[in-house]
Amino acid sequence: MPKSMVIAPELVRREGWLETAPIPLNRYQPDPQAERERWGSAALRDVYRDMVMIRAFESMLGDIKTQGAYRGMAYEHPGAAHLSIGQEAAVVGLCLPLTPEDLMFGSHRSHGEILAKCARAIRVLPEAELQRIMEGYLGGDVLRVIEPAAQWDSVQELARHFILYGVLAEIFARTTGVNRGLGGSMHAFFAPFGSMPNNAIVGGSAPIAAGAALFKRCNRRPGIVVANIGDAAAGCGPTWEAITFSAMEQYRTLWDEDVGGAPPMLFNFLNNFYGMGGQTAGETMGFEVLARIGAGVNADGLHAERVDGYDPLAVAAAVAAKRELLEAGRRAGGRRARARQARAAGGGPRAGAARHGHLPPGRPLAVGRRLIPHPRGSFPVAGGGLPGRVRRLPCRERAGQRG
Ligand SMILES: Cc1ncc(C[n+]2csc(CCOP(=O)(O)OP(=O)(O)O)c2C)c(N)n1
Ligand SMILES: [Mg+2]
Repeated sequence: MPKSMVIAPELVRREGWLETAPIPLNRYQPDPQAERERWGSAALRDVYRDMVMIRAFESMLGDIKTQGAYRGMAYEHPGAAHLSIGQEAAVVGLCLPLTPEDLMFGSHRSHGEILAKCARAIRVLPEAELQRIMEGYLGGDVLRVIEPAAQWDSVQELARHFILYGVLAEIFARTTGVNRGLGGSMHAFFAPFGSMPNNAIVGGSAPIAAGAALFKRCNRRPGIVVANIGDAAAGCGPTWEAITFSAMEQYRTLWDEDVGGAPPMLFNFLNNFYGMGGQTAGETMGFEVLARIGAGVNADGLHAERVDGYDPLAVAAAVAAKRELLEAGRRAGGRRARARQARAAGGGPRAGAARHGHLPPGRPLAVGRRLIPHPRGSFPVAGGGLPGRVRRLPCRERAGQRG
């Protein structure tokens, strides 16, 4: 550590009170006209379409798990399938502001995240790029299965079916799955669209994602990194290590200016209020509001925020603001001002029902503000990340030279 970082006894021994940053709770104000202008009508229709797609996909899996058949077609799937029914709005809203360069890591309950991330990437990538990715992926083995099956209206339509088939085949442990059937339900992913490996270890995606974010920062790569983790993962050591790792002061105080601040890391707690053995709110945790944990990490409260995950546009707005905050760390000038304004955070929930492979009670889809009211009306979510550096200390070493 540089000798210039002084711990001044008169300061650390001074009497006073520690104040923490205020944490916004459900501050999103719906404005349909503004949202239409912001995202465009087509994108808003796609939000609904993607939510329905995920619901249909997982409902099918649910039928297969519980009845051994789907619409009269018998099929036995002895493997895992942790459903996220009721949480579609949270992941589709999350993916709306994300680009294919943004990386997303998830948990044991990530079917919806994979489908939402890939669906969004398919809408923004050029057709030639989509075609190139599909043809090259696993030597074209996934594409070969579906290409002759129908006349596709467009490359996008083909790509959507490519992902739906490839993820389903992966869940069913088929060699034509997106990961050759080796990952299965809990480890499926499709990296070319930014859907990164998901993880059966509760909280496991947090440190992996933080490492990816550090890679992005050190190598000046564009995009942010999202770790989707459950509320019970807030009790796991690796989650905390990842959070504190992402919030280290040295990114701002010691690292070379052009590296550009903290890793662009967003911790997105999909809070369904349950872990496996109990209820986080009121039983197994003391935070009451999950976003409170941000207050313990740094002076910015980690820019944590609670967002209603039944509202895809509330989630999208929060993630977009968080994204701006994280990217602001790369730009010179005005960072602090922007960061304060953008104290909106990212996040989304998981609706309370989908748990551990048991079939959740079917929850209706949530659209806009016409949502099924949750017992508490909202979901806690902690967003991560930091603004750019506060001040420069006289240390010129580059991170990479310090070893
Ligand atoms: C490190 C670890 N401990 C325990 C488990 C067993 N386990 C599987 S899911 C789960 C609860 C996870 O709850 P949460 O993170 O809230 O996600 P949710 O299932 O609610 O989506 C547990 C304890 C595990 N997979 N990994
Ligand atoms: Mg949970």
